[in-house]
This record gives sequence, C-alpha cells and structure tokens, in this order.
Amino acid sequence: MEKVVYSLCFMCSVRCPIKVCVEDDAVTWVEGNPHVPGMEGSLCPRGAAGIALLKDHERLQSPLIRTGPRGSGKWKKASWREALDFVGERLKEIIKEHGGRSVVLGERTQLSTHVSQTFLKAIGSPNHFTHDALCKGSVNTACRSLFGHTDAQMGFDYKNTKHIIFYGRNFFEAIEVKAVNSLLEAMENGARVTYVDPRVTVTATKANRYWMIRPGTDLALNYALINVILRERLYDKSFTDRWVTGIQELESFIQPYTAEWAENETGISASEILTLAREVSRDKPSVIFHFGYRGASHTNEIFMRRSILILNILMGSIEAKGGLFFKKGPGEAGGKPPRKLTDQKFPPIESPRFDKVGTPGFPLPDPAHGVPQMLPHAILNEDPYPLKALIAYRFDPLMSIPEANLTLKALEKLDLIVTIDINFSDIAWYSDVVLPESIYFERTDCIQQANGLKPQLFLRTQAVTPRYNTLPGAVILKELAERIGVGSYFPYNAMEELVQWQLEGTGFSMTDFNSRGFVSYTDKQIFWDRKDGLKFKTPSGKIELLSSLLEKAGFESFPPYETMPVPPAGQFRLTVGRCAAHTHVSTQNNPYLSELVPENKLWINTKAAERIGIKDGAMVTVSSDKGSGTIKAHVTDLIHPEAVFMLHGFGHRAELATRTFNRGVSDSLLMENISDLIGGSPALHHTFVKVTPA
Ligand SMILES: Nc1nc2c(c(=O)[nH]1)N[C@H]1C(S)=C(S)[C@@H](COP(=O)(O)OP(=O)(O)OC[C@H]3O[C@@H](n4cnc5c(=O)[nH]c(N)nc54)[C@H](O)[C@@H]3O)O[C@H]1N2
Ligand SMILES: Nc1nc2c(c(=O)[nH]1)N[C@H]1C(S)=C(S)[C@@H](COP(=O)(O)OP(=O)(O)OC[C@H]3O[C@@H](n4cnc5c(=O)[nH]c(N)nc54)[C@H](O)[C@@H]3O)O[C@H]1N2
Ligand code: SF4
Ligand SMILES: [Mo]
Repeated sequence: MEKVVYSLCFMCSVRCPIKVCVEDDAVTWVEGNPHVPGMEGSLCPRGAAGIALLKDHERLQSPLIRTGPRGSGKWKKASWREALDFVGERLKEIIKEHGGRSVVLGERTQLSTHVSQTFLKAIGSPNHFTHDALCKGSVNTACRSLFGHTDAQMGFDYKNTKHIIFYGRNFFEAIEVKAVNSLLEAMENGARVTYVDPRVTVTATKANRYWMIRPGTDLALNYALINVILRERLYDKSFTDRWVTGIQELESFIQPYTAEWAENETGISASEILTLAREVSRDKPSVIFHFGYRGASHTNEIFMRRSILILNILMGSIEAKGGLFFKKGPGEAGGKPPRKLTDQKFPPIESPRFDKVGTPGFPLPDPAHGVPQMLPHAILNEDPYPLKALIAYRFDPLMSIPEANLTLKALEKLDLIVTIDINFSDIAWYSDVVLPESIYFERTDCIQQANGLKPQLFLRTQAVTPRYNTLPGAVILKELAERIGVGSYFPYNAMEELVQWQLEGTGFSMTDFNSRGFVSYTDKQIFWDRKDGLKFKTPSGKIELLSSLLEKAGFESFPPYETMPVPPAGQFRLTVGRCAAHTHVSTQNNPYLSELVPENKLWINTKAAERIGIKDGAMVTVSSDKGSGTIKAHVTDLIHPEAVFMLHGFGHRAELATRTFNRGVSDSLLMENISDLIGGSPALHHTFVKVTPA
C-alpha cells in the first residue's frame, strides 16, 4: 500500500520540505512539499538523488573498529554494543586523565546540534564547534557588528525584490530551492539581477548585468558604490536619520574611494559603477545586496561583508518589502518555542575554548559556533591546552579545513578519533571508530524551528526502516552519554520520545505534522514597524556603522583599503566553489551524482593557458606551498586571467568510496590555513598556485 510521508530533505543543509511516497517500505518518489509555497514539487538534482543514497551499498553499513594503522582501511565490523562500549571506555579514560576539555566535537549544524552541545556540556568541555565559521564566520560577525543580530537571524524577501546584487553568490548553482523559485518569480515580474564574479557562472548567464571583477577586489567596488551613493545623496535619508549612527564618519572615510579609483583596482569601469549606484537608488528600498557566504574570501573579509551590509542600510532595505528582514521566532507570534536539551542546567565550565574564541586573543567570532580551522593549530601547539579526542559528526575536517596535510599531521597526535557519518568520508577512513548514522529517509529527527516572517515548525519523519545496521545520531550520543555516566541529560530512548519532549508546552503534537509536514504559529507575515519598532541589539539600539563591537575589541570600523596583490608571473589565485550536482564533500560517491559530475577540473583563462602551453582537456599539475595534485584543464575565456577555479569536494582518499576515490584534486590540499582573524572566516581564496603541464 502506498503512503505519503512529509519530511525534510537532507542531501544538503537547506532541509527543503519534501513529500515522500512509500510503497512496501521502499521510497518510490520524492518531490518538494506541495503545501509549502516556493517548493511545490521542486527538488534540486541532489534531492532527487536521495533514493540512490538509500540504496547505496557503499555507504556505511555497520559500526567499525580500526584494526590496522590509521588510514590503512583495515576494519572489523562491530555490534553497536561493542563499538559504543569501546568508545565510552576510551572517552572515560581520556576525561579522567586530561579533563572533559580535552574532548572536541565538531559538526555541521543540524537539527540535533542541541544534543551534541548537551553531550559536551555534560562532560564539562567547552569544545563544541560547528562548520559555521568555515562557511560564513565573517558574515556572522559583520552582521553582529552592525545590527547586533547574527546573519542567521536575517532573511531576504526575494519574491518582492526589484533589484538584487550578488557578489559571487552563485545563486542558480549553489542552490536553495525555495529561494531560487522565489527569485525566478520576481524576475518574471521585472526584478533585475546584477552579478559580480571573476568567473562566468550559470547565475552570470541569467543576470541583467555581469561584471568580471578582478579576484578579491569586491571591497573596492563597494567602497566606490558607497562613495557615489553618499556624494550624490542617493540614500534613504529618512531611514538613516532614524536608525543609523556613524554616517558622518563613513562619509569622511569614503572620500578617497571614488569610482575612478575603483576602476583601477577592480577592472570595472567607473561609469558602470555610477550607473549601478543610480539604478538601485531608484528601486530602493526593495533592493538586496546579498551578503553571501563565499566569494571574495580573504583575510579582510569582515570589511567586505560589512560594506555589502552598509549598501543595504543606505538603501533603507532593512525590514522592507523586497529587502532584508529579521526572522521572527514563536515568541513574536505569542507562542512558545520547542524545548532543547541545552535548556537544562549544567555544571559551569571555566576553561577557554580550544580556538580561544571569546578571549581577548580572538574576541569576535561567535562562541556559539567557534572556529574549526583553529583545530589543527590548537592540537599541534597544545595551545591553549592539549586535546586528546575528536568526535567528527557530519563534518569532515580533512576535506573542509584548508591545508589538509596540516590537519592530518594534527590528527595523528590525537588518542581517539570517532566519526559519525553516513558515507565513507575521508575522516571516517582516518578514524579509530566509525559509527554509522541512518540517512534522512530512515530516521525521525529533532524539531526544526524555522524562524521567519511566519514562524513555523517542521519535522523530519522517518519514511522507511533503516537498510543497514545504523542509528540516529541523537540516539548514538545518548548511548555514549550513558556509558560515561551522564545519561541523565538525555531523557529519551527513541527519536519520537525526544520530539515529544521538545513539543511539550508548544501546544503542538507530533500528529499535527502528519497532514502537511509543518505547523505555523501564525498565518500573517510579521514585519516590525520601520518607524519605531525595529529591534537592534547593539548598545545604542541603532545600526552602528561605527561599531562598538569592533572598536571595544580594539579594531577599526573603517581601516584603509589595502590593494589586492596580483599573482606573480606563472601563478594564479586559486578560487573554488560548488556545482548544482554536489553538496560540498558529501555526494561525490552517490551512484547518480557521481555520473553527472565525476571529477573536478581546473578552469584557466585561454590566454593565460596559451602562455604556459596548456591545452583544453590536458592534464596539469597544480601546486602551492602546501600541496599539489594532477587535474584536467578546462581552458576558457569565461574566467579572469588572474584566477583559476576548481570545484570543492573532490580528491577523496577513502578507498572504499570507489566511485570517487582519487577523482580530481582536493582544494583543501592546496590551500593555506589562514583566516580573517577579526570575523572568523578562513581566507579560502588567499592561496596562489603554480600550474604546469603534467
Ligand atoms: N549545489 C549546491 N548548493 C549549495 C551548496 C552545495 O554544496 N551544493 N552549499 C550551500 C552552502 S553551505 C553554501 S555556503 C552556499 C555557497 O554559495 P555560493 O557562495 O554562491 O557558492 P560558491 O560555489 O562557493 O560560489 C563562490 C563563487 O565565488 C566566485 N569568486 C571567487 N573569487 C571571487 C571574488 O573575489 N569576488 C567575487 N565576487 N566572486 C568570487 C567563484 O568564482 C564562485 O563562482 O551554497 C549552498 N548551496
Ligand atoms: N577547502 C574548502 N573548505 C571548505 C569550503 C570550500 O569551499 N573549500 N566550504 C566551506 C563551507 S561553505 C561549508 S558549509 C563547509 C561544509 O563542511 P562539511 O560539513 O564538512 O561538509 P558536508 O559535505 O556538508 O558534510 C560533511 C560530512 O557529513 C556527512 N553527512 C551527510 N549527511 C549526513 C547525515 O545525515 N548524518 C551524518 N552523521 N553525516 C552526514 C557527509 O558524508 C560528509 O562526510 O565546508 C567549508 N570548508
Ligand atoms: S537544496 Fe536540494 S539537496 Fe538541498 S535540501 Fe533542497 S532539495 Fe535537498
Ligand atoms: Mo557553507
């Protein structure tokens, strides 16, 4: 008999609402949840490949304990009891000898993040981190420096925008289904798109205006736009008068950064910069300068993100229709949010974090997430103290932290590495114990609290029984907690009990999710009143261009611009990104997606390639101070001559992931582990590489 289960996709972190059709315990069809506006049947290629993942016999099938040297691929299959007892025993010894703080748990933020945070709080470790800083640490800090809110508390009203400007935000390839559909609708209604990227992407081809910017110079472009907007009085004065402090300081700082100056730095003509400034000001406040995630990823990234946010502020697009808005939680609609395990009381933790976030040495990144790329430095230097055990939970430090060889060297120092994953990732391959999680079709998950203009709750509901000997992550952690004597913080045995515990007091029950997959706290969109009702969390209660957050920590709000260096002859700036067929480092071994995009290639400009004798399709060696690899050249006019580009997520080292093993090159192997030490993002586009015929 066929049944329909409403759930949440998890082929990537966007967690699109889905409708899953199930017959005889098999998934027969998946599509976007028709009850959710913007989803109606849509899925991206990765979402459609979920069925292939369910059937994949190369994903993790049972707990494994290492029997040979790390990375040798020698394993013995273990029962859950054996594997959990083993890890529990080792953790207990490590905690006894070195304290709870010697245990680190890193994960990609997910629905059960509150469970892993609770696990660490319970053992007295401050060392929980998420992927957040690797993805958008400086965006987060930039938002807090201006509004007092994090980027996660802000959203974009794509559907009603009149003009959206993307800086390397490759919107139509690095996909979020609902956002894509909403913007397409706006474009059909006449919205304009400006796209800025050293590389011609799919998004570039759909834009009304495309600028091939010199890599790394987005900040210069933005300073020129701000200069024109202030000089020609193109900004929303009534908004800035009411809500913004520091306009005068910005005005005097920005004077030297004219459009003519920026033309030199960016390669974009001064007259075009003037045209854009005037054009957007006519559409304000329904304008979005998208603050993005990646793109110009350098050690000064915080100032680049701030400059994008300042452009929105000048357009008055904050909490405006067609602009940016603050997400509203259940409280704004008079409701109660679901409970989290972290709401419980824990013994206090005195120790600083391993990454020093929140101390005077690294004051500004978000301590709720930490900074993962500090992990290798902390382990190798035993600074601030020795770390002994790592639990990698849906996160691969070997592929997702720049400078893989440094990370590998650091991991070698650890006494225990445990991975909770669904695939044979590189970190699983290198672990002592592998604990396999059931995939999203096979497990119910914690409640998703979806804040937004209409606060809602979503539920990932188990659709089929697990194909292999796997468990939900929240159950795995609870079982480990039992074994080290902190089980009382985990009041459930199965996911359904945890979800019910979360829902207590909200007025909703699990059955309320059956018919549509979600529940709403209100039917009306909640906008704050732009005249008097905006709620900024800065000390002044206003948007602070001159940021008290930055200045109190000893940083300037407006440091002078420093020219982006041109790569020496024969070298290129390494730039990286995603494609529509893959999620980061997760999907390269998927039976279906590995056929669509089996390897990465090195994009290189035609004239630059000619100079070093490289032909399209030839194998080339790409090398940096940190590593090297051999990859196929994609010779094209569609990339700036200073840059080369490769997809992130290839060059896997785990041999049992046979469809992707050794295909292409890992960008992490080439990159240097260097960061924006104010904002917290890694400077992923800092590294120069040499390219030579292989
Ligand atoms: N299909 C797919 N979609 C995804 C994801 C995925 O893995 N796969 N991941 C999700 C996540 S976590 C994220 S963070 C987002 C990422 O979303 P995006 O940031 O849109 O994705 P990237 O592919 O990293 O795009 C980076 C772009 O920046 C360009 N670039 C490089 N240097 C510069 C520069 O100096 N200036 C400018 N303006 N551009 C530059 C590169 O050419 C590249 O096109 O995507 C999300 N959506
Ligand atoms: N060099 C370099 N580093 C980068 C980036 C880059 O472009 N280049 N991009 C950065 C960005 S934007 C981001 S967001 C991060 C992402 O960094 P990661 O979180 O490390 O990457 P993902 O591919 O999302 O997932 C990591 C692991 O989760 C596993 N996984 C997938 N689904 C599940 C599940 O249901 N349960 C469990 N337990 N595991 C699961 C996958 O098999 C994979 O091994 O990387 C950052 N790091
Ligand atoms: S964007 Fe694609 S992979 Fe990500 S959750 Fe949505 S459908 Fe799934
Ligand atoms: Mo990301």
